[in-house]
Amino acid sequence: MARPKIALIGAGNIGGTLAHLAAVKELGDVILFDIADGLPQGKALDIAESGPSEGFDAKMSGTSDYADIAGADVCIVTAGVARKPGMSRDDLLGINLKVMKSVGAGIAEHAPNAFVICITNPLDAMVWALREFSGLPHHMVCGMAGVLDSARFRHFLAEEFGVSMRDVTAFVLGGHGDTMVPLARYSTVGGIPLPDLIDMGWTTQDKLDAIIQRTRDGGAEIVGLLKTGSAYYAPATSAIEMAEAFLKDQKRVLPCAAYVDGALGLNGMYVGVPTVIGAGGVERVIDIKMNRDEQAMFDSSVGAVKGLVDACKGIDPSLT
Ligand code: A3D
Repeated sequence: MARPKIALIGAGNIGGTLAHLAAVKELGDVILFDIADGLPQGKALDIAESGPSEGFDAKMSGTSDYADIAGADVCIVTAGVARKPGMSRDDLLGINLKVMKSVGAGIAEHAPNAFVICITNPLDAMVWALREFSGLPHHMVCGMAGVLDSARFRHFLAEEFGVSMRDVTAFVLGGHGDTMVPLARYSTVGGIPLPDLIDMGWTTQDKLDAIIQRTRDGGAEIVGLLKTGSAYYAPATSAIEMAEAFLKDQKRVLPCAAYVDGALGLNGMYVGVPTVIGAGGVERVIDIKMNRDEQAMFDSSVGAVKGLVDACKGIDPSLT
């Protein structure tokens, strides 16, 4: 059986890390695509030359021609611009919308059967636009944000409790921005929900509130430290987790920016929700029940995403 083909659209910081991870995990052959002359070819060759030491069998190549992504099983999109200190994700909207238009056309023409994972920011609006431009089925196009935001939350919680992060589960829902919704009630340590851990004296509400805020600011914290760009190791790892769930039909329960039509009171929009990812793409959106406070936070996040989608429609009249 031929190896799966993984196309990485954008060969910058996240794209290169994705390629390295996909190779080391032997998920399939990798094609890196970028408009920057030599960048995808250079990174592909560099990673291929790590193969003999690491011991992976995967073909690595780079290109600036969409024809080379033909037949890709998975496309992970990071093409565009990342933020610098002082910028919000929303500041990237105009420029990255144009990028989504060309990427959407390239995928539609050459890899229409792929499972597409968008990472480009502002995430929820860009995944919506990419789906519109590509015309692929909604369940085959999704965005990576919830896995990363939840991983950040899990990391901070594991540090706070002094336990393995493997035993910490967490859900962060809503749009990938300042309004994201870390759900304490659905986050657990060894199955014990966070509110119970407060009652048990493991932590305090104040400390938990501070961790939730740090999770919301997680991307900005790294932008502030790096100064030249945004996070890329954890974002790439998160998207690889989603790609692996699809390629190996793992039926993983992962939060991602999925098309929601009917669940959670939403009608036809992309936003961060719990999903099941398997060989069918986003196979299910999990219709969780929220309490009044959680619903209010989620509604405000949904409102922020709708505002960005409207802004896209204002910029590009073909998006109606
Ligand atoms: P960066 O290292 O700048 O890489 C972006 C690459 O895209 C560059 O190599 C560009 O040459 C390339 N590019 C630009 N325009 C095109 C085009 N039209 N076609 C193909 N390639 C193009 O950025 P990065 O890898 O650090 O980040 C990529 C994106 O991910 C940015 O928009 C970030 O804001 C976003 N991001 C999202 C998250 C989420 O959790 C959703 C996290 C971190 C970064």
